[in-house]
Amino acid sequence: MERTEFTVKGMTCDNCVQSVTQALKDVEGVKVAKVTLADERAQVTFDPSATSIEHLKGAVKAAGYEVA
Ligand SMILES: [Cu+2]
Repeated sequence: MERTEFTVKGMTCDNCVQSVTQALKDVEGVKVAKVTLADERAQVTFDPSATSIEHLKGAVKAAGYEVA
């Protein structure tokens, strides 16, 4: 397992947090996704043989949010 953390921009409420969390959890290989609104962070634990950081960020973008 690998753990990564990145910034998610554009979240304004708990529904946004849920959307981003779900988008990450829907990625195959993701074990844990924790998203916090206050510090605009996503913490993800994933199987690096099943997905990649680029793929995780892509899923967040596809859900309508910016990543940094
Ligand atoms: Cu929202």
